[in-house]
Amino acid sequence: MTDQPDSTDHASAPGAADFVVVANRLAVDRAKDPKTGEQSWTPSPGGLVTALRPVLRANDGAWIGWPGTTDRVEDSDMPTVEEAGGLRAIPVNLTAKNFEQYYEGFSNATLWPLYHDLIVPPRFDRDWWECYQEVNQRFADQAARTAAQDATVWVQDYQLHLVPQLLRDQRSDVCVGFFLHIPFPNPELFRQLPWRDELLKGTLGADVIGFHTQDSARNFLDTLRALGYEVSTDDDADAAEFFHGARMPEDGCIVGRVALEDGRTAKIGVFPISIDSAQVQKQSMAAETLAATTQLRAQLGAPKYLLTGVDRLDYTKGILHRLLAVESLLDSGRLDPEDIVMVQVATPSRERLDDYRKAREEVEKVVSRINGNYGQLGRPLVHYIHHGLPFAQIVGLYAATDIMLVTAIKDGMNLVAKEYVASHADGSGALVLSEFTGAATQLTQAYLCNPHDNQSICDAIVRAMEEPNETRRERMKAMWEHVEVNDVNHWANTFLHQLKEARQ
Ligand code: GDG
Repeated sequence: MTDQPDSTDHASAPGAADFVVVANRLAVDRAKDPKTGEQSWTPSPGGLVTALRPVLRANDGAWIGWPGTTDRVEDSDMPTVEEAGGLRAIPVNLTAKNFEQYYEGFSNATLWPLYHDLIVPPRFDRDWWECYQEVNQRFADQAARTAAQDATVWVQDYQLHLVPQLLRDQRSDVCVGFFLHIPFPNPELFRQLPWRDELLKGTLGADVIGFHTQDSARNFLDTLRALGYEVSTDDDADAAEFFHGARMPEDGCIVGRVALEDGRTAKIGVFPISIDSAQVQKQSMAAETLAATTQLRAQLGAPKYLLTGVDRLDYTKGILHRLLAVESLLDSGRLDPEDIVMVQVATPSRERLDDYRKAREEVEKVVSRINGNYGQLGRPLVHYIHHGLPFAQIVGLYAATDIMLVTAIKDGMNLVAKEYVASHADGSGALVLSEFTGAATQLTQAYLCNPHDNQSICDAIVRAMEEPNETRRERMKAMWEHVEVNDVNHWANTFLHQLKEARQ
């Protein structure tokens, strides 16, 4: 590990990229050959990269981000455009201390819990804030060096709130977008942040600021209004229409505008993110997936109902709550242990943070209690996986699942819900979905539940099992049609359309 960050000289001469994405993580993963020890890069498979790749290719695009290691990565270590799948990958190095203070600290132990409605208490630490500012400056400097004259720069997420204004300070010619992937809290909560004014000012450097839901956008506008900004709100009739299942308007949904001191107007919009629906559907119907699905159900003892959860192991995802609901159903006799098997994939996440360690301990305790009470020799009731699986296997699992459990306490969107729906083009399956996810504003035909209420989760599971097949199928079909047209390309295009309009 090294403690040598990138230089922080403030560059402002234009670079060569007409389209630049700035995100905490790079869109390439570094892999080590286990035999030779040789390092190589592979394009990262995420939906965001997939959606933006055509735009990046067509515009000599660049992706700026952290390479995922605190060992210093030189520009010369980076993959070629072809190796990176059609984009120029530009590293922003983080030292071990930056990682602790900017990423684990301010991003994930201050903003993450604050924005997820204080499921755990956020920590406010002045050193972390200093470091967050320093690292955001470094990302902005790199963007200023990379963007061509009049380029479009799209900044992603809560780790980089300050980048839009820090970039604009150096490069007034560029057009800047900002998208928040997690919820924005109500003004009363946001006011707790000692650096609320600085955070908003940084974000308002963007011309278009996007959220997943109307609630988040409204919270942002209300916060600005409360802090004295001049805010106007647009008629949100269009928003109401697409929240209830219709196709999102081609030009996205602008719900408000903020007049700024420098004469600019920032547009605030709702752009619910989605997945590469066609790809997930194709994968779910591939012959290998169908064979793997049959094999998996047999391996699990051919249960009447296979219930599944797939999440990062994060306290926001309600993994504990769904396990407790399943346990209650077993304890009360509403569910027969002979009838069900549950799979919970909980991929490791932010494991050095206390709240994540605690969440893991709580989940594992309940898994082991359920298995102790209801498992049989050679047949646990809950199959618990605490490591990542290849995406093809995740899709196979979706396809095999009768009832998908998405019970987040709070979630910006939740892509797992959409991936599950996309894996059931034939209308099979059922989705139990928390009201507190962005996905619930669109997948309204799911079996909705309030994850704070154990009985509400239990009832949603039982409804998913007992409703007539025909009704269940209609629900899945309606959601599938929604996800099919509102895919991640549509999401990216609508946001970029608004950015283009902002420039004009
Ligand atoms: C943030 C916001 C918002 C999970 N386990 C494995 C695996 N996954 C993949 C899923 C899905 C993704 O991870 C999780 O996406 P989510 O949307 O559920 O959650 P966050 O990571 O919290 O994402 C969220 C999102 O940003 C986008 O804006 O929806 O609200 O919190 O794609 O499939 N993938 C593989 N192996 C696993 O074991 N390969």
